[in-house]
Amino acid sequence: MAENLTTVISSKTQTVEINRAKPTIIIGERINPTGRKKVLKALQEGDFEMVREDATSQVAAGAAVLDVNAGVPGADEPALLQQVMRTVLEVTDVPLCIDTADPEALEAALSLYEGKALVNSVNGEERALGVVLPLVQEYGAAVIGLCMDDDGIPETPEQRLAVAGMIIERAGALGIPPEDVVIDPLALTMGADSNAGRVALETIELLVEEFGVNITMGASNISFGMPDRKYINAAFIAMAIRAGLTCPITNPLVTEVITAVLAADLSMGRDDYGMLWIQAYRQREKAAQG
Ligand code: THG
Repeated sequence: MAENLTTVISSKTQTVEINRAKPTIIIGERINPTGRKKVLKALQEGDFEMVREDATSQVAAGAAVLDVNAGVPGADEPALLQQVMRTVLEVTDVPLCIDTADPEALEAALSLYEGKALVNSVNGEERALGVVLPLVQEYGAAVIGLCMDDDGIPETPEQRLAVAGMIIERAGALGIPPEDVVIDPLALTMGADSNAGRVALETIELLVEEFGVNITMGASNISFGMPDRKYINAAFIAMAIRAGLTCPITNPLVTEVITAVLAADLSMGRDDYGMLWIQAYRQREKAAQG
């Protein structure tokens, strides 16, 4: 059994420690025009109010980190991503998870960012490794490694583990330590493949056993196309936390999901005296009373 590693990320004023013995770190998913049509429309219209609101509300609901994505088709992504980041920084100073597939946008974002960012993401493709890892090293960031490579997304947990191992090794060769590599086992859609959940959960277990690395996941992906997604997401995220997930990318505004995360942490002995659970309960009560 590998030792549980600690990933530290930071903003100008805040530090977040990700470790399996500590409460789950929620990375807020909502600032993402690729995953949310409303955000796409707002950004296309040059309206940043929604970004501001999504930043504020997600942090209030328990996000310790915010994912920022500016993938708008046809847009100047380096400039737009910087503008989205500046907007977020107007209202909150939690560390950011920089979500882009465009190396120029990544470099623009890293050069603007003050602190240690989480780069989302690199995968095992030779081209991605060659471009993204040197930037991660240069800017002293941490990075999410996706369990896929030039052959696509492996079907079995063992194959995904092997891709993760390769990414960790390639990062290490550049001086990026394993604690700065957060692995994403890949949550695919259960509606398209009913084994998607099981494969993700088993991959997490292998990653914990073999490497002790921190683990993220686009946890809401799992329920795409299904009705009543929130119940699936809540059950799945609790199971994934038991398996070893430490920093899910998800929507903390969904009560079923945030309560499942808090209940999972409480059940795992990561919430001393249930203080986090009670605090969240009081906050919901207060909000309900208006
Ligand atoms: N791994 C990593 N990063 C990721 C993902 C991943 N980043 C993007 C994505 N996947 C995670 N983010 C989201 C964002 C939104 C939704 C799901 C995953 C989502 N969106 C709408 C909703 O809230 O119902 C869909 C409809 C809409 O508003 O247009 O579910 O896997 N490393």
